[in-house]
Amino acid sequence: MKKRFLSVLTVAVMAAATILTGCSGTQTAATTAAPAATESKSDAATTEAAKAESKTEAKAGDKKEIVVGFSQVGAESDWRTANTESMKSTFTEKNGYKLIFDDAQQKQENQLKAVRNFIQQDVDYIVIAPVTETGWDTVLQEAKDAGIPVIIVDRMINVSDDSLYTAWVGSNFLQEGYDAVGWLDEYLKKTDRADKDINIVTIQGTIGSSAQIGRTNGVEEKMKDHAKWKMLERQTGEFTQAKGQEVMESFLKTYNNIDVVIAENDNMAFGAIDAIKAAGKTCGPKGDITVISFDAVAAAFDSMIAGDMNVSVECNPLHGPRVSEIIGKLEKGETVEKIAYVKEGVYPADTAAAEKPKRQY
Ligand code: GYE
Repeated sequence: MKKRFLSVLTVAVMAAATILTGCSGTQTAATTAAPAATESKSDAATTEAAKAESKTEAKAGDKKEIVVGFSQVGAESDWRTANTESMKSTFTEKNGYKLIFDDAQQKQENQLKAVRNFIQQDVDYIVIAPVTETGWDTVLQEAKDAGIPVIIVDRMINVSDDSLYTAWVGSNFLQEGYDAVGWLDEYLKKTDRADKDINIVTIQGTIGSSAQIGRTNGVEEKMKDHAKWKMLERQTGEFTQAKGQEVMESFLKTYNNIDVVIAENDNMAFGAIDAIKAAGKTCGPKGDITVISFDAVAAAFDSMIAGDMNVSVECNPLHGPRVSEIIGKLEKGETVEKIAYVKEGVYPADTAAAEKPKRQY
């Protein structure tokens, strides 16, 4: 905040003869022809060019755009694509922003580089969708020292000092795990299997990511209430369809008694469904294996309508407007909620056809 406030002041001083309306920091789009969304580049030349550009704007007395550096996890799933789209369509020039977008390709080391780049480029805000929870202390201290507020979206971070980030907005992954078990409990009752032995396998997300930790722990915790349910094995499928399919293939080779597969996202569930069919088995409400998934992206509704997937526990990726609202408040010097959870639902197959047209992602 401090840095942003100073930069506003600098603009005001340099443009002494210009009246800046609403100079509390709520600013509209700059007249620059810079692209609204650009990829992060590591070379110093780009950094210098960016600084020179912003100085030119200041001299001209234009209202300056808000520069946001966003470090995205990657492009591993439909959820992620929807999340990227939400961010890119929010942080536009038209909305008063310049977005510097960096795809970390599912590697935290790339995220650390991206954040350091954003600091070098002197952005106004750093937004991070972190791959894993740990390993953020040093780089976030650097951002803090540079006076750049950091907003975390989607997955959480685990830092020793909470002042290293300004706000977090995302999903309650533990609750999603609880919801999956709650649905299975009801489903088994409805299908007269409440007292039967139930064998489960889990295809986990990226190990160490909040989405994996919360979903795995939520399921594990609530499974304790079900003595007849057994978790045969858990393995990571890295949140991708290809890896999800591979993991399911290996589960099917090892176990011939799988009743339920829990895939910690829709794309891995799609891979698992392919593996199940390739092994000559069936899945979905009328099949041998019950498929439980997370995210509830559009393709999951198609899969449910096709009779393959049983349920998807919603995880909402539309964080762009939420982050923009946080930034808007910070610009006005207002306080923001440190932790904000998004409200989410559960979509079983029998609701899919009716719900699909209402979905935004
Ligand atoms: O469930 C998965 C994506 O962190 C909530 O990451 C996100 C997860 C989402 O790859 O599809």
